[in-house]
Amino acid sequence: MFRSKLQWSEVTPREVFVNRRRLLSGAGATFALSGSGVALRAEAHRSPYSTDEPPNSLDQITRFNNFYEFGPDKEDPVRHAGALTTDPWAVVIDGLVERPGRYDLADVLSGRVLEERIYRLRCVEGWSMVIPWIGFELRGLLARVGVQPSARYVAFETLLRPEEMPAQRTGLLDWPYREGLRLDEAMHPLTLLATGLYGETLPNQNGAPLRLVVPWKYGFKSIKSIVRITLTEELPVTTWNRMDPSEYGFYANVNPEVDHPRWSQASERRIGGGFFAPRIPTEMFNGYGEEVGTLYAGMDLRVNY
Ligand SMILES: Nc1nc2c(c(=O)[nH]1)N[C@H]1C(S)=C(S)[C@@H](COP(=O)(O)O)O[C@H]1N2
Ligand SMILES: [Mo]
Repeated sequence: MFRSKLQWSEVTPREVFVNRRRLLSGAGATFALSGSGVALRAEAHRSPYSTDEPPNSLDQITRFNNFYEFGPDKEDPVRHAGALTTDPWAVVIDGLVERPGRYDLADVLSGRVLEERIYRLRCVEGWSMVIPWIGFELRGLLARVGVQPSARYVAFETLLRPEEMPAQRTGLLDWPYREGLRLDEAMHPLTLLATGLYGETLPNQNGAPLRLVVPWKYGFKSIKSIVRITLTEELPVTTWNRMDPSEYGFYANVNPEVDHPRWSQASERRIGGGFFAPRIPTEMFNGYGEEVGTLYAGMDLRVNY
């Protein structure tokens, strides 16, 4: 097994280069920002994958969360996630890879290009936000560890640490939280591993220090606080699908035409719009159909929901 020489705790704060759009700074072509962990030097440059929609405020993004390890309510994560230790942090990358190992987060990040991606996030519950993530493409990391030809899926696991994650001391979910993607979904350039948002280190309630972001799928696929990434031949077991397969499919692509058994998915409430703001229509693949539609060519999305 590969063993890390770099330690996350020794390299923070570190400086990385980030593409970031100009409107957040309003001035200068280049500027530096310092977070508690990862310091960022940002360049005024916008990713073609970023939406032009106005991002939600930092307050909205960090005070209205789903992170069941800290409790089922939207304010539970902001209340309890501060106690989570995110340094030191390591990620086991194993299964059908050429270079399996327990990689310190510093190793996971080394050589990765961090950039800003402003994505829509659509929760299966019917609300949405626009979030300016900082992260890197998962495919770059997978290429570096070497995917074996027999691999077909990627499985992810969240930290299991009931001492710091109070709801893990209950049976609220089947812990640890698990998610998975088909390999081609994992290799898609839209699929990110996020380490920050709004130009700063990722807040704990948003899945520090490393979380998945898959913007064309319902939010529950975007698993937080990842400690394990496993390449497999078989379809991974995933938390919500296992909890209720009739309500939560493995694919979980945002689809306004396939309703949740208990509510419509045709529209959504954009957080921050105010109580009287009209719901907005939900878009197929959350508006990323041009990028990802071909991944599902020939598939019946009513069956593979
Ligand atoms: N480990 C873990 N990851 C998780 C969740 C969770 O409860 N536990 N909730 C998911 C759901 S339902 C959503 S909508 C998003 C919310 O991400 P955010 O709080 O950063 O907006 O995280 C997803 N990732
Ligand atoms: Mo969600």
